[in-house]
Amino acid sequence: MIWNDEFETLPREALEALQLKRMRDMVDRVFATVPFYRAKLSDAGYAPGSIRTLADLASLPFTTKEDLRVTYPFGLFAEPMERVVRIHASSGTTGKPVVVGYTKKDIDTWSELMARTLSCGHATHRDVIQIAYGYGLFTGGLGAHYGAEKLGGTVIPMSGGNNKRQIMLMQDFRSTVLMSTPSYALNLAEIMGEEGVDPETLALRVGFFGAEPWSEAMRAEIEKKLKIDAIDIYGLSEVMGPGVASECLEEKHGLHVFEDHFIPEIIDPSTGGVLPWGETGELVFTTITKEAFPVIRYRTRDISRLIPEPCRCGRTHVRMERVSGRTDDMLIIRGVNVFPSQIESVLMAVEGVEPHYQLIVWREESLDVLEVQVEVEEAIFSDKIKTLEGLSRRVERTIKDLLGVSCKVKLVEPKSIQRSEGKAKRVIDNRKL
Ligand code: DLL
Repeated sequence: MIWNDEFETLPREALEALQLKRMRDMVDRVFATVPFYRAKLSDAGYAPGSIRTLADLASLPFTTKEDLRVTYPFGLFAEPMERVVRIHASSGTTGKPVVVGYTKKDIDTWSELMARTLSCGHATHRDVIQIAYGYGLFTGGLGAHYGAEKLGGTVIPMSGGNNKRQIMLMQDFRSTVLMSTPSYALNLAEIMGEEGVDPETLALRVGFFGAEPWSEAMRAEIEKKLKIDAIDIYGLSEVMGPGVASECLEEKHGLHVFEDHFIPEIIDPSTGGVLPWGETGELVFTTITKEAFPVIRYRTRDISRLIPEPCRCGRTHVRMERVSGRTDDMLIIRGVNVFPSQIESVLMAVEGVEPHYQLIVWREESLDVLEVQVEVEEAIFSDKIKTLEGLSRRVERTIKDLLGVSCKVKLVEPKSIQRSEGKAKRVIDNRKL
């Protein structure tokens, strides 16, 4: 089920030759058209035509979120506005959003890459594809939409929210594919339970989930509750949107980065040095075919590693390990580093604990306190206080043993933690850092 056999199975040597050519062209083009890049590249000693090998990429300067901020809104566009046919934006956590643009050709590329993504999970033109990613400035909805149409599937452009209607249409239209954030998929599964809808009676077969970190344990939970295969898909607005990398159904381990369009690197986030494949660090992407909004060595802040072993699905594109968190997501609790996804993994392994949680952090007399609020099954919640306390202590101990961090575990009533319709908010940090 490979969408583009020619490019997705290119032997390494041919792939690298193609990357080199495309990278050279792209860097020369932005040097000529984007003053901000020209200044940055010149400072780094770059002159047009000076790239000889793929390894020369490491000599080019990084692009950071800060660069996007200072050039807001259109300062990094490499094409005149009359060639830009679409704008997307991602809500920054503070202040102005990140703004990205696409030419007609960029939209075509993006559609192709999302069609590849869907093929990675064995979706075809026969599928009925329910898109529950938000439509609008967020890249999730429209990105998935164009790809699903390119694939030739029957698209249901639901967007996020409208939970009961989602389920009704899933039943009536016989949707076979669901595309949403993983937290929203769980939310829908829960509502099915409330409404007495048995997932076995649905036609759903596979889901394409991404846009937020999730764990292997959460995959198991989604697969069990919705009775589907759950595929991890990755992307970010700055690089394109969804469609940068996707797991294949054959392995469900590691996401193939569409390397004929993006060059991935892993760097040490503190030194900026490039790490060899296999080592864990910060993901960096260079786009080599984008017209309107190319990026050179964009620092994603996402943590992953590149898996050097070939994949049995036949794709030659390197896989990135599931993103375990972001460098700016990492909580430092009394000096111990911990990612929300690590806590998620511990919680999911506990019998009776539900996959709905939130981490609250605050300071008490200059000491950090981490409270893990997690829902438990109705039967446990209505049990004796003693049982609940015993369970809390047990989870606290497991987190301490496995992650080295002390926390308070508060078991809360079913459905008391806010449900997400898009990206879940897992951490509330009330420390004034
Ligand atoms: O979330 C694009 C997207 C839409 C990807 C739909 C997949 C599906 P942004 O809003 O710009 O774009 O957020 C990008 O989300 O840097 C990661 O931190 C996180 N992220 C995206 N996919 C995954 C994933 C879209 N599969 C940011 N696992 C990225 C973990 C993910 N984190």
